[in-house]
Amino acid sequence: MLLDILLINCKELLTMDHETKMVRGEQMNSLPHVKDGAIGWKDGVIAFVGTSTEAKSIKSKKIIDCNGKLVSPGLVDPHTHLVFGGSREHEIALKQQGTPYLEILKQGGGIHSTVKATREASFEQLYAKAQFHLKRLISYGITTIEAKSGYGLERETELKQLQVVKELAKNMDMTIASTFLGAHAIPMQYKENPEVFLGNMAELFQEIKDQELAEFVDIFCEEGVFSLDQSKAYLSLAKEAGFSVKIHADEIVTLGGTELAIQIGAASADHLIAASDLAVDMFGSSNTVAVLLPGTTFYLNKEFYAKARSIIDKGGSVALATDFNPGSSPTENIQFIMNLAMLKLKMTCEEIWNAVTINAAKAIKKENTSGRLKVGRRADVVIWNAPNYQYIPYHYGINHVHTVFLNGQEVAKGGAYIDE
Ligand code: IZC
Ligand code: ZN
Repeated sequence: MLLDILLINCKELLTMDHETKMVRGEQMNSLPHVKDGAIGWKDGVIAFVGTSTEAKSIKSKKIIDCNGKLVSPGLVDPHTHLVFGGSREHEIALKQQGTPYLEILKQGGGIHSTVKATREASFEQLYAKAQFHLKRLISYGITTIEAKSGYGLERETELKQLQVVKELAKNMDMTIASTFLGAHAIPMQYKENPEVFLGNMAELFQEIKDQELAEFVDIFCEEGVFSLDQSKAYLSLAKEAGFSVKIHADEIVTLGGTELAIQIGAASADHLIAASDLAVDMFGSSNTVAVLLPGTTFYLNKEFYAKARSIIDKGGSVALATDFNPGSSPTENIQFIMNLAMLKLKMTCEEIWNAVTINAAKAIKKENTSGRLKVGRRADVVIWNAPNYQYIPYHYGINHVHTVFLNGQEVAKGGAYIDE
């Protein structure tokens, strides 16, 4: 067979091809890889994975000599708020004065400010802006993402956001898990009756399902937003409607959203900075992935980070994400998140790589398409300007991408998306 592209002399080729669909506890320290590896594909499908010596007999239209570089699967970002209008730099002074995130929200800013801008934006404007950010996410080595709605808080705008995600996945030929986050904040006019608002959002489930606009339903379970009981009732309706579920859990105040996520078999529980010790223990015997977002802790200037070490040491499964959003984590740089995971979460480099590939894919139920390099899989591959895998969490703040291949096509080079 004549391949389209063959990469040779990859000093470390991280295949991440574990025997299991995700890794937990001690297993998070193992890193399936090939030394002096080679990988090739045809029509966007991986056709060869082996050593450079074995690759000598393989024929390919194009051979790229990686010259001792690191090569990995495209990274998976399992938590983003990709589609939104406007931005929130006007809140910098408030933030610097120490006004807490939830206080800004209470005063009608924060998420409400983005909701206003998102409602005012046309489909085309939202699409162009989301595509701009998506290209930047790709330029950092990400080839699969999860994207949430949640800046409409009414039917028309929520559906508009989900339609943008659907169009982007199709036009960009990218694996995107779509999440309906209508339960992201309580609109001011529903302050006194959040249950009525949640009922309105739940009424959209069927339509979203019928139009295949989302696979997941998520809720912001937080003090001053949605309570534990409200979250439980809402997500149980979501499950009845056939959705998988996720929770923004214990981000700021310990409410027990993490325990709830595990009890109801959520695909992931996200944030967990304020998760209880009991919740941390529960991950050890649960398939719910702990999605940690250290960029948010950093950007909210918090002292304490999520207890990644305890979750892993208790046998849990951890993934990492950017939480790209205009308020608490305005960055597309997942490599910086990997650095924070090393410095602040005290994760090992092996744990970090598992957390941005196979565990991240499991958190968004894309484990059969994303997060590992294997014959028969999509060729979502990254060549890094790095001699080894430890180098990415180590050398911080810059973009190490040499080349990103999305479905076999070269889409980013030297840390920049290649625009037609
Ligand atoms: O826009 O502030 N935490 N939702 C919950 C967010 C952060 C996004 C935002
Ligand atoms: Zn979020």
